[in-house]
This record gives sequence, structure tokens and C-alpha cells, in this order.
Amino acid sequence: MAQARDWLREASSIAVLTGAGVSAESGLPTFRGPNGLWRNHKPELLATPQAFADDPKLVWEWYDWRRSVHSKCEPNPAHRALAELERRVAGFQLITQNVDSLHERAGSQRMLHLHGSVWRTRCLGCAEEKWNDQVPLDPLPPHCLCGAMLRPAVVWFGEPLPEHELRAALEAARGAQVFLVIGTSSAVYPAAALPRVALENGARVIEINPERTALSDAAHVFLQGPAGELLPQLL
Ligand code: BJW
Ligand code: ZN
Repeated sequence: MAQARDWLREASSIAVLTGAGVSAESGLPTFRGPNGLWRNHKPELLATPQAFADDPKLVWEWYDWRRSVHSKCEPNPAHRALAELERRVAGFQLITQNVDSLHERAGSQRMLHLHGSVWRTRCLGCAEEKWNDQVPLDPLPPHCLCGAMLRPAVVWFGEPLPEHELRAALEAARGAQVFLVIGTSSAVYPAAALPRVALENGARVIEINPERTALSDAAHVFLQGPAGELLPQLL
């Protein structure tokens, strides 16, 4: 912990990659692990274009439920500590896989969203993207003014990540002196490759997670525990 704290204090460029675990203490379930089931469906099997094509109403019900859970949750001390770190360090970049908006609600601004947002919809007909914070959505599935069905503006398996976000995230990973990896199982690519890119480019990599992950052996420091407790101590 002391070593990691020194690196963070001395660094002029810091990049942070977050995953679902950073929002766990706000009450949001993660994707994988013991609590990762929704009505007997595995979330990672619902987050696919195939699941949506097979049963758009089922997939929308899952997103509608998640939107309603998200709307009742508040940012936790981990989100707030990262927003504070951004205010202190000029060369700061937050990269998130999360779609919940809790980082923004905690005050983060220099953010890249790799997997989109549950609060945006995209039209399957005219492709228009829009902010939509209606909870619950009615009717379900929702439709665009053009008549076509809407989908959540998130990135499902097999879909490309938004080009600008991914390019900027790679650039931040290459340029970071310290790369923090918080609350992600490091199982989903290309996000999981970012800490490796940072390592290859000489960054100190610090991981925070209650469980060891595919990254833990390669990280310079692995801090085992919940982000909401460890991050405020670290920063
Ligand atoms: C705590 C905590 C606390 C608990 N404090 N921590 C083989 C090799 C490489 C790649 C592939 C491959 N086979 C297939 C692929 C590609 C595929 C992939 O990676 N698959 C893997 C499963 C192998 N990737 C893709 O398909 C991506 N696209 C792509 O590659 O496109 C290529 C392409 C190019 C050009 C044209 C076409 C295609 C897209 C990936 C999209 C992922 N989407 C989702 C859903 C988003 C929408 C939604 O939210 O519904 O993103 S899936 C889901 O996983 C979500 C998450 O962002 C993502 C990562 O999950 P995360 O955040 O790590 O959560 P968990 O639950 O896994 O982990 C939580 C962690 O928190 C745990 O470690 C806990 O211990 C910890 N934790 N409490 C801190 N208090
Ligand atoms: Zn439309």
C-alpha cells in the first residue's frame, strides 16, 4: 500500500480502468460471480446481439430492471475518490467498462466509456442515439419516432467498441506512469488488454479487487479488498 501510494503521489500521468466491482458497494450486482444471475439468466449471455435478436423483450426487461436499480443507487467512496484524483492530477484519464453513470454522478469528467451507457438508446432503423432516463420504460421494447425498435446503446459481445474511445484508452495506457485497475475480472477484451499495454510501456500497474484475477500475477501491486475501502486509503 505504501509503495503504491508513493507512485500515485509522484506520477504526473495516471490512467484508471474500472469495472463492475467499483459499483458493487453502491448496490449494483457484478456480471460474473455468485450474485451474477438475473431470473435464472446469466448476464453475460444476455449481453449479446443474438439474445436481443432472439428475444428483444426479455433483454429489454433486463436493461429496464438494471436502469431502475441504477436510478436508486448512489456513487460510493471509490467513485468519489477517483473524481477527487482527477481534480488533483493534470494527466489523468478514467477509462470505464461500466454503463451505470455513477462515475459521472460522483463528479468525474475526463472519462472514456468503452461499453456505452444504459441511459442511451440507439434506433435499429435510423441509428439515432438519444439520452433516455425514463424508469420504467413504457412500452417495452421502446420504439423510435421513425417506427423502428430501439436498443440499448451498449456494446455487446462480438460488437466493436467505439473507435474514438478505444483509441484514446490505448493512448492513455501507453502514456501512463501509473495504471490503476479497479473492480474488473480482466476477462473481457479488448479492455483487459489495456493494463498489459501499460505494463509493456513501463507503467506501474496497481490492481484493487477482493479476488485475484487474470491480471493479478502481472500487476506490480495487488491490493486485496473492496474498492470503496481501499481507494480512499490509497489516494
Ligand atoms: C470488486 C468488488 C468491490 C466485486 N471492489 N472489486 C478470446 C480472446 C480475446 C477476446 C475474445 C476471445 N473470444 C471472444 C473475444 C472477444 C470478446 C471477449 O472478450 N470475450 C471474452 C469473454 C473472452 N470481446 C468482445 O466481443 C468485445 N468486442 C470485440 O472484441 O469486438 C471485436 C470486433 C472488431 C470489429 C468488428 C466487430 C467486432 C465486446 C465486449 C463487450 C462487453 N460487453 C459487456 C456488456 C455491456 C453492456 C451491459 O452492461 O449490459 O460489458 S459484457 C460485461 O463484461 C460488461 C462489462 O463491462 C464487461 C466486463 O466485466 P467486469 O466489469 O470485469 O465485471 P465482472 O463481473 O466480470 O467482474 C467484477 C469484478 O469486480 C470481479 O473481479 C470481482 O471480484 C470484483 N469486485 N466487488 C472492487 N467491492
Ligand atoms: Zn429511428
